[in-house]
Amino acid sequence: MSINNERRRFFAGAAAATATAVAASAVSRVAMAALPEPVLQTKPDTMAPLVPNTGRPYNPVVTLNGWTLPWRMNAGVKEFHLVAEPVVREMAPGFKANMWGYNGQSPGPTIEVVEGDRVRIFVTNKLPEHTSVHWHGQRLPNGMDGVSGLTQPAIPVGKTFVYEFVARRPGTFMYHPHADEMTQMAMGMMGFWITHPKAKHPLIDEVDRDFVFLLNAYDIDPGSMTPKIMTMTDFNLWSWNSRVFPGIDTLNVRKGDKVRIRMGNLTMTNHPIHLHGHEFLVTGTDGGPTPKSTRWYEVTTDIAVGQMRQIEFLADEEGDWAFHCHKSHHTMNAMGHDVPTMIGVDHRGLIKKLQKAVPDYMVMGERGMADMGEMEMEIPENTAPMMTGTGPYGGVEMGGMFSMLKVRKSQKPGDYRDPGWYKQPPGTQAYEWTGALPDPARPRAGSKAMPAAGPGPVTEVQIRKPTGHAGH
Ligand SMILES: [Cu+2]
Repeated sequence: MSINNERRRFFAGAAAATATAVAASAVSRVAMAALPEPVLQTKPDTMAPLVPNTGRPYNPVVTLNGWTLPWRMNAGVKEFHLVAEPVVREMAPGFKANMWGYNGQSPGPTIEVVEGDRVRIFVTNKLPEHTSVHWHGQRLPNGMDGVSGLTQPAIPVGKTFVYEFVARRPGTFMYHPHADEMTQMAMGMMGFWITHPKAKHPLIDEVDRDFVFLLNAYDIDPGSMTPKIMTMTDFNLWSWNSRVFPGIDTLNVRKGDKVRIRMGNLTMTNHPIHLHGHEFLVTGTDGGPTPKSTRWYEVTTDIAVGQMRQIEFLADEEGDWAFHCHKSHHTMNAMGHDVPTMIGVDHRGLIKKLQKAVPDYMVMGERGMADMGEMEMEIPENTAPMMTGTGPYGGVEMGGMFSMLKVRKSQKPGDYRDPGWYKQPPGTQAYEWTGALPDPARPRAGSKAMPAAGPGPVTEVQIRKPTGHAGH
């Protein structure tokens, strides 16, 4: 069915409803009859992969703290319905944010299709301002590219637009508005898109687990709920799929699984993403699968703004392996950054006096910042815990862009549940040395390797003046 037919049917339905002037509920039901019913999600949990029951088969992905948007087949076309709308996103237990997103969540649901699929996406705008959707990375007709003003008029408030194109190349993509981007992306409007290959692809391996998530960032003052959209660099919440550690689910796999993780960066800075315990290959970028000759093993891959990276590895080491952004400030949650470094400063006797004058005065880290994790302090309601993630052996002292890859022999194929903490085999954990400590061997002063300090040997310097000047 062509877009025009669809539109005609839609308008015919709406006109009929208006003509009969029935109750509001009936009007909307008739008016919406041509559209797939929007599916909403209210929970921030990682949903089980959506195994396709129509269309061509593929191995579905798992969206970290997210979900995949169901579709309906309509005369061979995959139809999706995105609703752009204000949402409340739980970023971590006890901390919620007012955001904008799609179908009840930020980020929006992941869209999964197969190479060659004809896709029709209805986008209903329930935001307080106009919007559009850009299908980042896709080959498509120019008029479907979603750049408001350039390739289409923006979708006005309350209206529904239809995008339709064939998913031409397999790969990892994103979607986001191309209308008042600064506001709409700072508010959380974005989503993931996967186009699976239609057949065995020489550069796309089959994997046992395929995880996806977006890197995003927000600036939300402690105690408030709404991101500050004017912030350009000084964000205080570095998140994966609008979640911060300890709110980010773990990536749970079976030992021996071949694992793919796809990430897209829609923040304002780059993120070197680091995996412990394994080496991975970057098997794909925004432009598609990477040629095999360009792949080498790494443990950290930098993802620049607007980029996507897919990494693959064999999960063959059991354990709970940290997986995080390597910018240390991106593994912290909301805090002021205009805090002086206090390491080595003795505050004893000073705090009580200061707190009389400034009741909220808090001493930050005389011994480093690790104290902050355990400090019982009055924080405003609805504030992300700064670095309180706790592991089996104490505080992990991380926040933000941090999670874990959990590799277990006992994890059943297709089971994505958290297996709990890893029990290390006896004798395989770092331990306290309780024996005698020998004196440290320091180089002796005056030895050859380290000459004694003090005046050096006297050196005689002779200066010869230029000759040839009579009388001097
Ligand atoms: Cu980062």
